[in-house]
Amino acid sequence: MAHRLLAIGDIHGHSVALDSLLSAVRPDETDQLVFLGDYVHRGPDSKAVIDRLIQINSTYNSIFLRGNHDITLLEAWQGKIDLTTWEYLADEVGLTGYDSGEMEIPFHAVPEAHWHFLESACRDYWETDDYIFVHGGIPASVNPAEADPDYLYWTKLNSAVRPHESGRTVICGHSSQESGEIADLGHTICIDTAISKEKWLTCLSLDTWDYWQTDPDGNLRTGLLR
Ligand SMILES: [Mn+2]
Repeated sequence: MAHRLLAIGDIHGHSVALDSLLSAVRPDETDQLVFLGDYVHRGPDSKAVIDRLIQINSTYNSIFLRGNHDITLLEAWQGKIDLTTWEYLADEVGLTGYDSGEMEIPFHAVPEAHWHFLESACRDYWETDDYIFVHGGIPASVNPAEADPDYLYWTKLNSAVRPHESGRTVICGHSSQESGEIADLGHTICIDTAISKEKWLTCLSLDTWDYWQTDPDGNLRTGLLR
């Protein structure tokens, strides 16, 4: 199988969907996987998702971005932000999988290896000659290395977003597409297809434009974006 560049959108604790997606995509050692962040929170088992990603990191060529939920959890643990519950995100769900899912963030229940993964294995962005990968968004005139990390994590996709001045295509998550469909603006492609709202988890091949989607129960559908 030829080398594939595979981007995976927001997972949000949906470990069944993640396992089903990987079974369908069947990555091998020649593929490059790029996970766009938001591994934790909202879905049923954030702990199982991080366990799986740590395993993937040791098996495949993998890049992991942090999402806004991931950086929030990490910075709360680091004491960089004063936060003990998820209420600031206006969410009414806790961190299921690490404990019973109360609104209090269960720092004590998160294994050291998971903190290490979020802190050291994950990054703010990734770029290639053709693509810029971010969780949220990037200003059209700013190089990723000079961008405000908060902008990269938190900016929502909207119709006013302009092509990046580098000419590269931006691949992002974060802005959940409640239709369950990938948002393809040509210069920007958002693959958060709203698994956090019981829709789909997406993997998109940037070589063939094949995509795979799984739902919270692990059901699969496939298509061709372009
Ligand atoms: Mn998200």
